[in-house]
Amino acid sequence: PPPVRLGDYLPPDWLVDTVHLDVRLHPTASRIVATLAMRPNPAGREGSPIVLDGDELSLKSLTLDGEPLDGTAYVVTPAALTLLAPPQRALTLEIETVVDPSANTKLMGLYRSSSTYCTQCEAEGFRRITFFPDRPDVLAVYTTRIEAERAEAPVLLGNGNPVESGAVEGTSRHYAVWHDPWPKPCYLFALVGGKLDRITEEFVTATGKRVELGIYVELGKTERAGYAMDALKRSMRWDEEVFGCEYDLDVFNIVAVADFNMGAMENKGLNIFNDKYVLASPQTATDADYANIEAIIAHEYFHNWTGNRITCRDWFQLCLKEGLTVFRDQEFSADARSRPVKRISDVRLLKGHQFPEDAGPLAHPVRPSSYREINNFYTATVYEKGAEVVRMLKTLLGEEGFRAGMDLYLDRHDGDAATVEDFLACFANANGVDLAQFALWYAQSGTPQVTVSGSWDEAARSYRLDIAQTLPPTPGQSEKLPMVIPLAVGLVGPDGQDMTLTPDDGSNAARGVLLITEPRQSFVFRDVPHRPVPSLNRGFSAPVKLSSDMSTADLLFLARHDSDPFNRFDAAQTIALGHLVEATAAARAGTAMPAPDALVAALGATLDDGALDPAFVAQALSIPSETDVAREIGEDVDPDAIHGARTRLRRAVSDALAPALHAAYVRHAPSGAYCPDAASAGRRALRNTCLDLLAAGGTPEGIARAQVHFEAADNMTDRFFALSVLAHAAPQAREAALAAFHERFHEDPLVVDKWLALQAQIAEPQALERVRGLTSHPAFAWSNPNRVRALIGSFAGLNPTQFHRVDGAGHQLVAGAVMDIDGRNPQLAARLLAAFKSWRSLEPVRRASAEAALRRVAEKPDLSPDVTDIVSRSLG
Ligand code: B3K
Ligand code: ZN
Repeated sequence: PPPVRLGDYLPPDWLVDTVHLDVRLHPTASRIVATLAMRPNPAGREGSPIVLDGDELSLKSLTLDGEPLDGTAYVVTPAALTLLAPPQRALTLEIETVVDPSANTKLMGLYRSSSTYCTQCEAEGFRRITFFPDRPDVLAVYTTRIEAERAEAPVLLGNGNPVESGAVEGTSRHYAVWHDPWPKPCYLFALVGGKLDRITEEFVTATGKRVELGIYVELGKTERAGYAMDALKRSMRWDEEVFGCEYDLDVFNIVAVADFNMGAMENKGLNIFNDKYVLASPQTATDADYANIEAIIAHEYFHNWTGNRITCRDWFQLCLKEGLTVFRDQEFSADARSRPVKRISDVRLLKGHQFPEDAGPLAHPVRPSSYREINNFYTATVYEKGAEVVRMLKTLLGEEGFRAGMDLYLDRHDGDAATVEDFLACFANANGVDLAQFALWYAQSGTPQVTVSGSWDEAARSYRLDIAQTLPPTPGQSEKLPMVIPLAVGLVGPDGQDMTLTPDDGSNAARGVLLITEPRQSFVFRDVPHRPVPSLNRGFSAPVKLSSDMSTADLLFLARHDSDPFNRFDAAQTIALGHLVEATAAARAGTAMPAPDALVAALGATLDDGALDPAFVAQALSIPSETDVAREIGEDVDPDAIHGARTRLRRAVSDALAPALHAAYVRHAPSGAYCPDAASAGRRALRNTCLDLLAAGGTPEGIARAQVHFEAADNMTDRFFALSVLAHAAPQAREAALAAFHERFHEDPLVVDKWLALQAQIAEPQALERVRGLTSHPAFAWSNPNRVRALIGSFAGLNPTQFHRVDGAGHQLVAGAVMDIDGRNPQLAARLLAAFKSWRSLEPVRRASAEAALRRVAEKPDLSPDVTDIVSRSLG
């Protein structure tokens, strides 16, 4: 089929005002009767047929205003039900379909996870439940009656508020009716039926409305839902306080299921979650798991306004809800935890996932202009870069200007299916500014490259920054226009203090934000009595790749003194990255480069600085990842050489700083029972980072310490961290530790995932056989996305030396898994295949092997549209 294009958008020809669904749940033959009150759209094409999307549905009956339709009045194809010449007036269709939830391995539409019935409709899953105009700009009010065997599904949940429930007279079945008063697109529809336990709490909104909150989990797992409930209540309060968004139903339910294609789904009043992002206990979840749960609970809840009350006109506008909602969840976590540390980890994620996407064959704009398979566009670009674009708006407009724009957006578009243009117009109108050039962030793909050089004029006591921007060509976009780049800067004086900024044009550079709009621009600051060190792109104010003529000495100065914590972190990372790039080249040439003493000394100083937040120190001490180095090198990448260079740097840091690392390890020993709060997590992060660096030296003491840490741990964070240190650094201790861990947690699938993922990441040639072997382990299941992502996804995404083995076996393993999975779950297969996204940057031998693996996939008959799309763009 031809691609869908943004420019071809047409409003729907028919609207749906109300939907009544009567769903009789059955394991293999669930029956759905949909009653749709429809009318012609005055904004649509006159005299149009009614075209309803459908996918793998079996149509049982069809009536129009209560009359069965003649077989010549409609046509059914695998993808649609078309009423050829409907009367052009308001009418009611009643459609009966049957689906098989047990056979639904795509996990889209109505399916079963373990024995629970659940649904996933975004992006285009509702058409797998009933025939419907499955597009986000058709908003209807839904009433859902769900019926099931009481023994099989004692809990029946739908969108909106509960209306009534009871027994079906004379049978062993029961039913529940739910009504959602808020018009919504069908992708937000959901229902659940199953044997579930729950926890409940009450939330009182800002205006005093009582909301019953429920979290439903598998039987016996309620103790693990408490943290998610706490995060939910905090999210609800935060959204009232920060954005003025109040909840709008009597109940809010969350259901955790074990089989889910992504993290979670914001269905109106009934969020459905991957259980990985709900269930946590100190014994089974790490600090990172807790932080993810908090962020994702918040994210889905925040969609209630940004996504649900205001939805997207079409799927090209996906970033309208996703980028904005990621921005909102990032801000929530920043307020709940440490803002600088949150920013550092968000930027690491952006650089680690989105920058490579933007630099490779899968690059696309934040708002794509065409797609073949929309499910392949739930990407780091739409989500994370989309959030950066919203953050830049805030930087440009300031706190108040941003809030004024948001208020206008929430007010003006409540109840709408909106566009990116609508969104931007609110900020432009509320602030009296023109955002036409800024809008290029939504349209142009690729990461802007910004080059900065600074010069101090001693005689004139002025400082000048010369700035140039370029945007490299990306697929389908060879010519680019200059972007609007809000570059936050500071000038740090010799005393380590920020100088007052006096721009000679009186521009908003005084607030510390340079507005770059041209290919080249210069900024001059007056009254600069000493040579300053410029601190550029503070807080990572713009998602750009910045290069400057700054010396290592200046970077070291920033690493020690910058008042901006992000740049303090980033300065040391820049030095380390520069060294690793050179050391990698040296390794390929058969020589070794000594670790830069100054860098090691700077890390030591950070470690000893008692005034710093331990969570920050942990981030500052982490050596850039192999993927970071590969991205920096950009072409002709040899993952083995990178691995070697990085291992040597870690060893050098370990050797040089052993006493300080040990002292910090001891200083941050736990003092009391495990608590997942940010401060305690920060102490654990630093202590564990020290443990890891100490073991990186390969000394018997380092390994022995990790062994003790593993055995003494009273929580999963410490236990798993020590296990991972042992697995990577201590081959002799590895097997016993892995076996002990498995023995202890084998009944807990979410913990088994950690065990699988860790083994897949070991940077040794045996990893391949290990991964292959684990695919037949009883704990593994190809049918469960979490298991597959843990094992195959970690191998492809987090084990660069073995995925990119020079013999090609790693590429073939992943390609083979993709082909096996595709027939059952195309979304999961396509996601895995995207791990090849940087293949063109590899050195020639590995590049050829990656290409061969991709071609093998491309040639397989009957590929899904999902995998076809990824493979053809990857090779394109
Ligand atoms: N909106 C969902 C993602 C749906 C993915 C469909 N392939 C989760 C989220 O972003 O909140
Ligand atoms: Zn989202």
